[in-house]
Amino acid sequence: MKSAEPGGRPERPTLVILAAGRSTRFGRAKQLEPVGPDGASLLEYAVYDALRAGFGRFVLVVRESQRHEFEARLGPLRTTGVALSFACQRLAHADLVPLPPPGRVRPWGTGFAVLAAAAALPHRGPFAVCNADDFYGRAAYESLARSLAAPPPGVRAFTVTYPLADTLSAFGGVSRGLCEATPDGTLLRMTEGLDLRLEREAPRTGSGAESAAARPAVAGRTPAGTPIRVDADSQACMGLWGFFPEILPLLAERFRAFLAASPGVDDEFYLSEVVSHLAAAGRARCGLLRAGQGWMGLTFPGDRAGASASLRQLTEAGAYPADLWTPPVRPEPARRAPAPSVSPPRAPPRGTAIAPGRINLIGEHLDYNGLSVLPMALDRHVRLDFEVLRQPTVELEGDADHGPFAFRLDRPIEPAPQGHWSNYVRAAARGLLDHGVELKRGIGGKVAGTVPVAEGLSSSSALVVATALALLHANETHVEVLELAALLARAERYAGLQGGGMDQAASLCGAKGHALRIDFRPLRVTPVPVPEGWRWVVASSLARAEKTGAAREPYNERRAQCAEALKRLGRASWLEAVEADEAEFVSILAGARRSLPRTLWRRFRHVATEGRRVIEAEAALRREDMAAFGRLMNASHASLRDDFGVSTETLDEIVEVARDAGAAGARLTGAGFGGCAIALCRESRAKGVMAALRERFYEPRGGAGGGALFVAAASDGATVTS
Ligand code: NG1
Repeated sequence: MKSAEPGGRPERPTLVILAAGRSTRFGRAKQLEPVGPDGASLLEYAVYDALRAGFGRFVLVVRESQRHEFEARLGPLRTTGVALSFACQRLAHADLVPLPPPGRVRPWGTGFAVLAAAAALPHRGPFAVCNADDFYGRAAYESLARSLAAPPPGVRAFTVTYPLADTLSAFGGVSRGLCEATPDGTLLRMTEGLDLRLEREAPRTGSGAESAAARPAVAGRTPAGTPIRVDADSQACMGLWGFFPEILPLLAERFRAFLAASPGVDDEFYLSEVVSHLAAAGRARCGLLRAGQGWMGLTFPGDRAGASASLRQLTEAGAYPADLWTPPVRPEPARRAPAPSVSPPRAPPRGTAIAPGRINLIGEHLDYNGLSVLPMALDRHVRLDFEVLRQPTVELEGDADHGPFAFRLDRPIEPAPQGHWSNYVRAAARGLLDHGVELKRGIGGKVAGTVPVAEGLSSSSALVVATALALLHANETHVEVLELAALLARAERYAGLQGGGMDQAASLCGAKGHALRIDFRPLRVTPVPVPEGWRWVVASSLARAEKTGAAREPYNERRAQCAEALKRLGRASWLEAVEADEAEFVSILAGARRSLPRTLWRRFRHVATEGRRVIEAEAALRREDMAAFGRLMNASHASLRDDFGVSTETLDEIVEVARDAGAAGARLTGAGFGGCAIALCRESRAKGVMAALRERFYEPRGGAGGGALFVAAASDGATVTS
């Protein structure tokens, strides 16, 4: 049974947006929370994306008391051509609940909310249901629209799923519908998981032996309170559904059965339970549509900053206009599946991509070991002024030391000789192409910048990031920010260093006034506020640490040694050591010391202790205990010098001078082998520390010169503008 408009045109689906929830954990009405760069709420992004994916109408389910506020905020969308109507979710319902039971205040749940929207739905034609406080990404709506236009035989419902790990919150446990699939990709069963968190963040329950998996598992409990532990890659249903109208009588039937069972005043009638039940009873098969990545939500107030940063990145990468509704967005014409991709408007002819370098506050040589790090993006940038070329070529020039080069995007991209700066540009292009991004247009322009080169401040990753943003912008396409960070980390290895991914993520996700805790496997960025009144002084050792030159071999060697140490100890990940309690950690270290040869033992001790220092340092930062943070920096430097063997005499000297002059802590930053050190100082001490460095370190060496000594400010991440 295909739905069709007169004349055989496929019916455009309707999107039902559930906005009647009570935001208990968020603390305020989150459905209208401004999250986008121009203050748009996530539900406006849902409307925007769904319109572009071919949806034709929108029904917003709200509580009676919110109706006025929603009308005032969203009613104006109608003037831009959006067919929007409201449905009120009440506790009573003419056919189903003549009188709400005494004591009931909680809404009846998502299944009932859809029934409340039924009267506003067109009689024919498919519809989708989403939550107002979730961002699902345009691809999810496109996939749903395509599937609703051409459902496989017998499939009468769909839900879009996301890898569980990508849907967790750094701010607390969340509830998710965990989907298991039949071999043909339809829903076998859905289990409700409560209080789900990445296991490393959850309270420890056993010896930790099980946390040895490379990707941490997710722990939580069932509604009955039984602890559960599931794979981080499990598919989670996030409340984005597709249906045909015949679901409505089935829903009503199930709701009557729910009422007949005398539910408690807090029991809810969940859409997910109905679909699971119908699937299990063989009454409606539900197709699982894997969305890959891109979900964001607002469960806790702390989730907002991350969602905002991602939307800003998406906007800057051209996925959304800065002001969502100007000019008006018209619905895409209804199309038959498979939907052709949205034809891009004319490319803007010029643009500027700006990507910051970074300092790493603590957590060195951890990223490639899968452990968290704590860098911050700098107020020093690589800047790429480009013009969009019609032909697929990249033609760039830099300063006197960085001469012009060109290469084609429609031929295999060959590396330039080792150490040539174009390799970072080539790496970015190759990374995007390998990821399946179509680059039909090229860029021509000039690269300049204020990030000192080969100083351990990530000028290379800043160039990779700026290039990628420019190419995406030129081709009017985008890649979700963490996906982009991950693909660029892989791509940069093409230039020679087997790096870990900290730098690209820091450059893309920087947040003014914040350090960034970056977790890997899966990649996540959590901004951590930097307290007022403290400064990070950056001091160059005046020795370049060329990552495509002398530093390359020793860096890659250390990476290999870390892997070897872990392997010889029969461990699959570092987490067990990093998260062990003190007594357990002592015994892990003793075991490693006994069984590893001297060099590997030292590498092991650095990584394991540095991993623990990052956890302590983040906690110190959050409680504004900068004296403790400084001590951890000092310990980090000693470990990098003595155990990891990546410091130099000049770096050690800077660190000593800075501490003598009153810094709370100092350490080398980045890979080492030269490059820079950083010193943490009270604002009032920063001048004194810099003066001491000038006098005791730089003057005997002929002076600091431009850019060798400066105070770093935590800055926003990379941008691209027309
Ligand atoms: P720098 O110092 O910017 O080259 C390198 C790696 C990081 C990380 C650090 C050490 C790249 C691009 N950068 O940074 O991933 O491993 O060393 O913590 O590979």
